This record gives sequence, structure tokens and C-alpha cells, in this order.
Amino acid sequence: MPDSRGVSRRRMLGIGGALGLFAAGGLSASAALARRPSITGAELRSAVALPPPFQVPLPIPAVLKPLSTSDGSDHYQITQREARAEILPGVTTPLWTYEGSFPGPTIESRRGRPVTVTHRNELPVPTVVHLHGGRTPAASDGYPTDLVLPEGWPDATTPPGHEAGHGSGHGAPHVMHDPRAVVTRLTRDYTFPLDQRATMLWYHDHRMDFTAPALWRGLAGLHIVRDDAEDALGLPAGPRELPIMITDRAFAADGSLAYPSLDPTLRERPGVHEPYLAGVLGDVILVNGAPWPVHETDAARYRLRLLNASNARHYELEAVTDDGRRLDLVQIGADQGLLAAPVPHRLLPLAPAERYDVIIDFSGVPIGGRVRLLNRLGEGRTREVMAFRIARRAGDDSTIPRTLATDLPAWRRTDAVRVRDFSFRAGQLHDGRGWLIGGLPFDPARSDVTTRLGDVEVWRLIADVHHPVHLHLVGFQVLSRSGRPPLPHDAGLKDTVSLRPGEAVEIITRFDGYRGRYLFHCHNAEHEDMAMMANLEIT
Ligand SMILES: [Cu+2]
Repeated sequence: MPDSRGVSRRRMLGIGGALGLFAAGGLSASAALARRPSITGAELRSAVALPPPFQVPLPIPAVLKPLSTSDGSDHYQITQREARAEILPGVTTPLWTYEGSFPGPTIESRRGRPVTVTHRNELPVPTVVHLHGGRTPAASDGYPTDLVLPEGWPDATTPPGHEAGHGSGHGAPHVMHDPRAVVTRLTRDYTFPLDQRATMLWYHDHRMDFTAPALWRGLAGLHIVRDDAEDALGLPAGPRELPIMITDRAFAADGSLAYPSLDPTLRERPGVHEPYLAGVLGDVILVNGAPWPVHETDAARYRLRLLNASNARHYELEAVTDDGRRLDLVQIGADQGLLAAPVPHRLLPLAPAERYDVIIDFSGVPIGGRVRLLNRLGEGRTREVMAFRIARRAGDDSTIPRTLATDLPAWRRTDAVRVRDFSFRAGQLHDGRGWLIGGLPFDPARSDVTTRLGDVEVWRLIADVHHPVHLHLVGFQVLSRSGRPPLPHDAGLKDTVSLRPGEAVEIITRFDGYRGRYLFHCHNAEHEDMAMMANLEIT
């Protein structure tokens, strides 16, 4: 159990204030806006010495080899197992992994070419795999109760008196009652048609009530979908295309990852200790699993495929040279693929689960110079993310075309057959405090949204504190923020939108692809585990 002294007094008050006030329900949106907590969550402090920044090389996750590529589809196998890694130099850290590494191996796919991944669960608890951003049939979408049980785990029967709910523990392993759950033992085949725009997806654990600690222990990996149209653009490629998965973690004295679970075995009782209800933040920034790494580059353009895979930490990234110059981060893609045209940013906000595809040009940086990627929302060590050391001159025939894509949907408000409102707020669960959508905690047995395949809808999402809201299956466009036009980084097709404190965000989408039971939820992983999810049924 972490030491609560690791939480600064200012942040403790911030969270207590947010939860207390909003749970009471008496605060207006404008009052919430005036408070504007800059951080939603509480930071754990590591109990081991932390390395200096920009010493460890940036790891690039290995690309997974398929078992077979016959019958027009690619078949992969991933074993989920415990492993140990040297994340901090000289410190051994036990992890939960896909294939023994954190991040897990990257899967590279072509648009429209189906992929089957056989996941084998050799971890001590049930797991669920969700391909975030995937246009996936419901049976393979990783609904949180579609568990893959490990060997020796009791059958998923519901003990008497154990109704749907959070935090109830009867000595038996925790299972939320869901008559529609499809539970398997040891293995499960997930099938992804990948009939969708080229983009960077990520796969991660989505187990009911225990997603946050499983992610924290290492269950996350990348899945990149490519297509011919994107290949033809002439964007930086090969070694000049870098996946950048950013996470924050904290380390206990024994080298393990610190996390404030109520039940550290993650078997029975979900949830975290009180100071961390708003989200768990770490004091070490990892990129592709390495602390504050450095990457040697050519003096040329690079394509950075950014993912914030942190549980609760937000970033506001800037790229700064040694002489204090800020380089443009030219955004070419969002969560769901290429933008219509590039959008330059000096500061790029990145909420949990969001992806940004950006080009950065190192050609004007002196050889031997450095460009640091910094987080304006961080303090002390968490202000630093990683660095690039410009090692050599080199030719560069890459381009950033003025037109990147012409296939973006053109949904208009008048296309919408209905408008729905959802509040994302702290509130009371039957056995404690948690996070609610529309005033209700998640219940797999309740239908929250039923819509017809092909319908266009506008959703208005209203927040108390920060909530990155994610819809499964579909991409959407941001229509407005608190009555104003979307922000520059809202461009393109997204699957996660960052609601800021007190904000009302309108999105528009078409429920397209497959019928079945899906989800929408907050992607602050602690909020998600504490009931901030809802059902989305497409009929
Ligand atoms: Cu949230």
C-alpha cells in the first residue's frame, strides 16, 4: 500500500474538493469552470532513486510475426504472462505483459485484411482484450465481462446475494453478474476485420472493475493499420516513423510498480484507496516503457505516432531546442486516421487514450543539438518526457502534402436523428463514491443507449473534472466546446474526446459497422473501474 504522504497537500485538496463538491451535486457548471482543477488525480511518489533524464535509449516495440498468413487473413498468438524487466537502470520490476514485454509487441496490419489474435491467459486473474479504436464485431470487442479465465479460476457463476454492483466482496473472486457474458477458459480468438481508416490503434486489458491496475502493470500494446493511400503520401517512414507510447508509473522500494489497489491480488475487491479516486498518477514518465529516454535522429523530418497510454495523466506537449526555440508539431492524423489537411501546433494536449500523428522537422537543429519533448502540465521531473539528439546530416525526400485525405465524413447537425445528453460526474455508488454517467453507475444488464445501425446522432457530454470520453466501434467529430468552435487539436475523426473541467462538448457520429452490444466510457482508467461506463446497443 502506498504512503499517502506521497500525495502533495495541494493535490489532495484538489481531489477531495472535486469529489466532495460534485458528489453533493450542488455545484453549477459555471462554478466548476471557475475552479478548473488543473489535474484530475493524485500522484504516487517512487521509493527508489530515479535516473537522470535522456540517458536510456528509446525502445521501439518489436513487430509481432504472424503464425500464418494463409486464407487472406493474418493469425497471431499472444501469451499474457508475468515477466520481469529492467525499466529503471539496476532495478528489476515484475510486470504483467503481452508476450513478455511492456509495451507488448506491435501488430502491423493492412486495411481490410482480417486479423485473428489468439490470446492465451497465463496471468493469475481473468483478462479481456479490447482493441482501442478498432471497428470490431461485438463478439471480439472485449466487453468487460467477456472474460478469459486463467487455469484454476472458479467458474463464473454468481454467488447468492451477489448482485451487479461495485466493490462487493464475499470471499469468492469478484465477478459482476452479466447473463450475456461470453466467458472462455485459458484462450480466446479475437477477430478484427480492420475494415477501417489507416491509423494507430492500441490493445489493452478491459476487465470489469480491474482495467486500471492491469494497464498499470503493463497490459498495453500498439496495432498499426496501414493502407495504400497513406503509403503514397510520401510521409517520413521506416526509421523516421516512431511510435511514442507515453505512460506514467511509480516504483515501490522493492522495484515493483506502486499502485494503491484495495486488493493488490486484483482478485476480489476492485478500486483504489481514497486519495486516488480521481485517478492514479506516477512520478516517472516512460516512453515505450523506458524512463525519460533519448533517441538519436537524423537532421530530417520524423513522424511521431503519439499515444497517451497513462491511466489518468494529461500532457500538453511542446518540442523545445537547447536554445529555447519551440518546434512545430504538425498534426497529420487523429485517433481515427489522417486529417483532411495538416494542422501545426506549438502545444499539443494529449488526454488518456488519445493518439496524435505529428511530423516534427529536425533539419534546422544544429548537429549534436537536442530537442526535448516537454509536458507543460507536469511539475519537476514530470515536466520532462523524452529527448531527441540530432546526430547527423542526412537527405530527406519526405513531404507533408497539403491534402492528406479526402474520405472524411461530412456529417451535419441536420443529419442527426436524435440528440442525447450525458453528464460525466462524481457521485455516490451504493457502497462508496465513484463516477457516474447520466447519474448512473455502470450496469451490464441495463441498456443506456439503443440506436439503429446507420443512424447519425449528436451527443452533448458535460463534465465536472477532466474526463476523456471514449466510444467503442465508431469514430466521431467534435462539433463544439461549451458553445464555441472546436479547438485546433479536435480536428479529424476521433474516438476519444477530452472533456475539461466544467466543459460541455458536442460530438457527432454515425453508428456504423456492426450490430451488437458496445460501450462508451471515461478513459481515465480509475474512473472507468469505478463505474464510469455505459452500454451502447446498436440494433
Ligand atoms: Cu472520467
